[in-house]
Amino acid sequence: EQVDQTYIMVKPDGVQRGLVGEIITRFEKKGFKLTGLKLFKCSKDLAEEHYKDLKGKSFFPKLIDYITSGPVVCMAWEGVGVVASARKLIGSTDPLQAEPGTIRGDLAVQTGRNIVHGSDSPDNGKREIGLWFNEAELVHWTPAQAAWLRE
Ligand code: YYY
Ligand code: MG
Repeated sequence: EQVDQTYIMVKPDGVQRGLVGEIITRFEKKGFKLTGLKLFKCSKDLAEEHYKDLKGKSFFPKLIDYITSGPVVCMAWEGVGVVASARKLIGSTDPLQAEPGTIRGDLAVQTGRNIVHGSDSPDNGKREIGLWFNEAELVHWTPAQAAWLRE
């Protein structure tokens, strides 16, 4: 099967609210592989490039202010089906519509403060990881549990 990569980011509200560990734990427990991790304060340019598909939306300026308002935690995760699965673990964009059991469904209440980002396609996963990480910051390794996760 195809191994994909997704870019997951704890947004500034998730960091300020002390939810970094909780959010990482959800992906770790599921069985995906962490290949990149850093605390980072992003520039306006990077935020705009990351969300370039949303340029022109009424909420775009507020979104950029929010994402650049404090540190974020950048992560790269790898696995078969990781992009779609991470989106399910994260839940709907509007946390009030997100199912209980999902990150946004359990931990957030408003679209503009929905605490976490996840890539929406394998291509965007690659694009976003390339945007937020240097190649040297990504680690290729085999977790000890790998043999117990997949037959
Ligand atoms: O991928 P996801 O984060 O679930 O939603 P997107 O449609 O890609 O929008 C990105 C980001 O923009 C969303 O997480 C919050 C913000 N946003 C907003 O503030 N207001 C909207 N009506 C839609 C999105
Ligand atoms: Mg999106």
